[in-house]
Amino acid sequence: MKFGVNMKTKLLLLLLCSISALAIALPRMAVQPPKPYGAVPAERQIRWHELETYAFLHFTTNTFTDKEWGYGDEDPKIFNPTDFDADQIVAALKAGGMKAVILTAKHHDGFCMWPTKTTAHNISQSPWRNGKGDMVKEFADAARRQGLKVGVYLSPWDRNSANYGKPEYVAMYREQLRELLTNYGELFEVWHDGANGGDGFYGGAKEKRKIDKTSYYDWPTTWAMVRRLQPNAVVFSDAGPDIRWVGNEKGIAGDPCWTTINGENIYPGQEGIEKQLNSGDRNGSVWRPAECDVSIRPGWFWHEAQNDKVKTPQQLMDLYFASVGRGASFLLNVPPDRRGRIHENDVKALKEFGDRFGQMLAVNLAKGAKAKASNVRGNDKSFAAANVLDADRFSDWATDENVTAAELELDLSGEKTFSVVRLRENIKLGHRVDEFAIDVWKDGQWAEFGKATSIGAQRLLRGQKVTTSKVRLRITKAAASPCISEFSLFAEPG
Ligand code: FUL
Repeated sequence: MKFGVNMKTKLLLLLLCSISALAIALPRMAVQPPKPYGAVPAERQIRWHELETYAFLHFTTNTFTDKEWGYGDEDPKIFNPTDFDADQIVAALKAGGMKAVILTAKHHDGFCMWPTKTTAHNISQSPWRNGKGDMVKEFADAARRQGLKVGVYLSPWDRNSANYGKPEYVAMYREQLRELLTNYGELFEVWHDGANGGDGFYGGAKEKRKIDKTSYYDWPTTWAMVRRLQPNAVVFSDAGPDIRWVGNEKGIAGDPCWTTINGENIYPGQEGIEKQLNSGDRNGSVWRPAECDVSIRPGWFWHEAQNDKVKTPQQLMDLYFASVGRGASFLLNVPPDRRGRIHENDVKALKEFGDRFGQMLAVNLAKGAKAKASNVRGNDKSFAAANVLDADRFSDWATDENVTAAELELDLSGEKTFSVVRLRENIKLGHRVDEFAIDVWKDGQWAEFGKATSIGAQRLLRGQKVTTSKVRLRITKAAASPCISEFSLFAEPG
């Protein structure tokens, strides 16, 4: 075959292009990206980490009986909210900065808030909407209308069911879950409570029934069903498998609260593991973030006598720092009242809290800063210090393989006043940093602003307001070369 002049030129050009492409690619190829360290999150957990604040709605016959745990013999006729408004409820949560909502579709008393086919003990027996109502649907629709994700709580302990304790009940529980997972759109979280107080109505038996928590529910089979029907949903129980309980109902994560935990031998409802759940295990075998559930009131359900015991916006801020600030999530319970609305006092506290942390996060004072680091992996700009300033949680400043102590300095181009530092690791690469400190430039030298153990998905360091032109992150100990994706500065209002 003969090539014309044109063809020769084209071939030459192609060769030149390939050589220059190779030349550009070569130095990059030499810099290996960091390998993940230890356990890393699944995609559904990564998405969950971005929610941070979401709400719980405890609502059932207890709201009308003034109880926290219904016995299971409650007459469905008592469930009759007089002025139900799912949009009012969701709007109050949204004003509080909540990005999702989890409804108690069935609490321990066994009353189902949707017209289930599995038991007559459900909302269709109540006078609400003349027995034609579906609470789960109304909440799910209202949440989605206002841009909130939806989750369900389905209590494994059922004090109404005559079959509780027998295999038939587990089959019913799964069927209830199947209804919830198939009829209400995409769910972000499925919540399995570990509580079992023993006694109950149980179809009239009125006795104590304890089950073997290690085997009765056969959780792996149930969770496989959740995966099949809602592959994007995270599954919560005391012990995971996706999200773990934080070990208390006060909304406070351990400091540190490692996302990783040795998860093989723990099970839902297990007693005596609260401390381990609270702090996690450094180098634990699985990625299983903690969720901090806490009520805005003393009880989980609405009680008239607690209308003046609603947590203040300041208390809620403290809980935000003690949960989200330690890489866990903040699951704030706000119980609807007998009208089927969020009480005015809770609405007010939620709004002020939402405004406060919203205002705080709205202005990142590190924006526009110049970043430089003591070490950059292979001096490659894909691992540059400046990556901590973009909004991408997975672009990071990384150091050379064996550099586990390093510094990153932000020049703020003038004086800035802040009181909160937010750091994130690129969690796709695991929990790498053990210890770090933040310094501020003060009177010609560095002064420590604060220090902590563990970063993970999020670490907030809260301190006194400080005005400075330079801030420094000093990583003092890490199990693998640090991969920091965010270094932000905020000022807490007030
Ligand atoms: C506990 C339950 O016993 C409480 O009633 C509430 O639902 C709380 C969130 O979980 O285990």
